[in-house]
Amino acid sequence: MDVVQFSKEIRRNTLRCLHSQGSGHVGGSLSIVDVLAVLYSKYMHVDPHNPRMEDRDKLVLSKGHAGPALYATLALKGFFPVEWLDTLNKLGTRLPSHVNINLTPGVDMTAGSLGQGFSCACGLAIADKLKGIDRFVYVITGEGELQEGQIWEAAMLASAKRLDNIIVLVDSNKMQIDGMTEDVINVEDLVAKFEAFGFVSRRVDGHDHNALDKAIGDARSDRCGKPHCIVMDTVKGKGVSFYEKMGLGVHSTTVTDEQYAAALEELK
Ligand SMILES: Cc1ncc(C[n+]2csc(CCOP(=O)(O)OP(=O)(O)O)c2C)c(N)n1
Repeated sequence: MDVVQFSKEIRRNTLRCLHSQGSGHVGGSLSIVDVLAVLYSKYMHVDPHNPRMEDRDKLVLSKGHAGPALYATLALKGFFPVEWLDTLNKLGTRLPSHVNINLTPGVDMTAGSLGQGFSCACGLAIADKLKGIDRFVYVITGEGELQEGQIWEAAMLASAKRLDNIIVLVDSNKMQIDGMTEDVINVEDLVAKFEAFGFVSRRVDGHDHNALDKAIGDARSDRCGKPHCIVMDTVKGKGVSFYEKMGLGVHSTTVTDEQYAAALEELK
């Protein structure tokens, strides 16, 4: 399956997962689909039949509320049956709305309390350096999440420890839970901020597979002793017209039978 088709399938299955609950974090799940598609079609060294493989690449979904997009990706890769997608947050489920390393094959870190995942990723990356394991730890954060002070402690640590095995991907969809990020606390200029914290940093269109592919490939091959940051310009609800146009309400919204059917029609 090529990456365009894969991203469509991830979107369809993300909505399948959210539809099983009737609502959830639609906007910020759909905005990270394209980077997940590129990572899992080309870069993640993982084995669905051995999710805890010792030298696998790791992904920390620091914006852990976007679990449904990761679950759709992992299900399509064969980590678990796609039928699990119909159990989001249900009693006894293996798929809680916020990611949990102990419940879901292929999930490498528990997250949901914003700001913490990036710190955990630093710990993983430091451990790899100490053990001599050569792999990458990818971190996906929201740009609203970057208002957490802990993020910048982690950023300092990553550059002080020369963690060139860590790649931070910022999902800059410009909205957070209760407003436009620039109105709540403006976080820009993110490229300059991460550079100032000792990262190699660049900005790309987070829905352009080629641009994402190049940025991730460049970051992987540049083992310069500095961590990497890729700020991705994205759109909340990307891929489904009525979710893209919904505004701030798309952060957490419904996926009714009608909305699900209309979305699948658009994602053919
Ligand atoms: C520490 C913490 N505070 C508050 C929340 C509630 N919360 C969940 S998502 C969210 C908005 C996050 O915005 P952003 O990082 O931009 O994510 P996105 O818009 O991409 O979903 C908030 C405040 C949380 N999960 N953790």
